[in-house]
Amino acid sequence: MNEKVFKILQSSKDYISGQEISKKLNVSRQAVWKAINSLKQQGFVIDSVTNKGYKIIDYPKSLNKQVLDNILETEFIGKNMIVLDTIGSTNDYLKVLGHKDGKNGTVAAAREQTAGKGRLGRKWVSEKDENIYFSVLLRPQLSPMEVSGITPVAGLAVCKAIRDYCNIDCKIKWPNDVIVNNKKLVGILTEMSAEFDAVEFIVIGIGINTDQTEFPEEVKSKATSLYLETGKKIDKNKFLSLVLKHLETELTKSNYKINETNLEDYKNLCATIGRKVTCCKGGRKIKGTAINVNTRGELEVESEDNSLITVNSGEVIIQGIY
Ligand code: BT5
Repeated sequence: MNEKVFKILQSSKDYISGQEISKKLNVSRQAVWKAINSLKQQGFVIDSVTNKGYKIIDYPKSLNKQVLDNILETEFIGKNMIVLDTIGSTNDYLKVLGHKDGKNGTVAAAREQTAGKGRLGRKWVSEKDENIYFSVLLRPQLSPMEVSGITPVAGLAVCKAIRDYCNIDCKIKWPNDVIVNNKKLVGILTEMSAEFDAVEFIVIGIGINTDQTEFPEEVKSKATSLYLETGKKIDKNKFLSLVLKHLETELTKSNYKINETNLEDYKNLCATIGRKVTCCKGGRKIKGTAINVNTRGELEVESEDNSLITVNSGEVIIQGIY
């Protein structure tokens, strides 16, 4: 009912009376009134004027399904949009759907995560309504090898969306961070279920610090948010819809890879390439200079003893950053 009332309010240019809405939907005035109150509780600002009726004058600032469904410009990512008030982890939530019949492109976004996670069991700070936490379920008909570059592609998409929305000089820190002024703004966690030659599903989980002003002690020195960098509060719904659009464009264009369609863009936005790095390979610590990201999404490093090493995951520390 909320959704139907929202659609009518949204599509009418001027005030519309409760009576007219109830007639259109063939429900009681009481039911319309209840739906309007529920929309108000979600954060819609609805003006009501005697003898004229109702009109939406402002939209919720926190993630909202109705608003997102209305503004999404994608073909398949987010067509099935799930917005959760609170959840352990949006990645874990979508993995359950992945093993069942969750549709390709399903998005689960949460206003809060109580067990938000990074790689290797690390914690992702996910306080209520401070930031954006979401995951995307994908079912590409590709092999695990063919999607090995998907995290860098997602990083590229998010980096472009942030630049588009906020006009700030953010960069990708290979493989899974977006940084600005040497601090972490975005983290990406990709999980996959696959057989030897076929992906069953992929879940890309993305946390973007949008509005948080103070971070807990454990990440204080390392984390930043769009608000801290720009001084502007973010319209989370508009911004998420833009991120999903960029994500769909980048994934579709490159067929989930770093290749000739996006390598130039990637190199231009990558903070790692051209920098002195320390990385790990086969349990060994290696120092060198990052020189490229190849079509498998691997980082190519020229070590101090001049050998070429490829790194496909794990920690890479850029000298002077983290
Ligand atoms: C990541 O791991 O950066 C991946 C984070 C993915 C989070 C999203 S949110 C939606 C979806 N659902 C989930 O449960 N996860 C995904 P990693 O590279 O391992 O970095 C983790 C490290 O980043 C932590 O150990 C902290 O040092 C730092 N960190 C934690 N929370 C942070 C935050 N909000 N902002 C910046 N840094 C943070």
